[in-house]
Amino acid sequence: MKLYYAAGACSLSPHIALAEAGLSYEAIAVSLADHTLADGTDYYTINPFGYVPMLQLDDGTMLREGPAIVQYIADQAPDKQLAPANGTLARYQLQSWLNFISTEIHKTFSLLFRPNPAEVQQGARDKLRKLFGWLDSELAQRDYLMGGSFTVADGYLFVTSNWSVPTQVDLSGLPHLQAWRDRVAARPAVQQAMQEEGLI
Ligand SMILES: N[C@@H](CCC(=O)N[C@@H](CS)C(=O)NCC(=O)O)C(=O)O
Repeated sequence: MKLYYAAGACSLSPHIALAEAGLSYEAIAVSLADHTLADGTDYYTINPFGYVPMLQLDDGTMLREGPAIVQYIADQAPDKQLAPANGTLARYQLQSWLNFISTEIHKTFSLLFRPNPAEVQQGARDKLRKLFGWLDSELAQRDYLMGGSFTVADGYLFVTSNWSVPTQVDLSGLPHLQAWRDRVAARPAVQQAMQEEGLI
């Protein structure tokens, strides 16, 4: 499989999932500044929307959209239990988390990566602080979002919470969230993916 990624972007979530799954993959860097690959290929010829992540399967099939990609990866390595089995209520709960992270957290951070008016940016920061405050109370009750073990939802939330640093979203005074972040960051697969993206 080939994963098209940009360092530290939401594509780090499927990158972590691939490393956690122990699958073989090639990570291909995309410059989001000009939407090209290192060899000069126009990335729009690979993904017409120009965004990462994009997963190319070994038969050439292209799979787009982070929440779908991470579930596909999890299902290739069921023994790793990165997602509950399809058809179970727990699987819908995982999808609920992935959708929440995508539409409420990821896309609110997106407002802070663009030159939006100050009041829009402040509104985004306030909303994110509130959401992370709620997540802190959720994570007081368990080690990972879905319970006692890591799933692809943790990988995705971890990546988006990393963005609090460059966007100056205040995550101070949220000890359970911080403990969870430390727990996820310490995982060897997370370290591997971050190293491969040159982040550590
Ligand atoms: N709907 C897509 C959105 C992915 C997305 O927002 N990617 C960002 C990086 S986190 C990106 O590539 N932005 C650059 C661009 O759109 O040109 C998904 O969930 O996979």
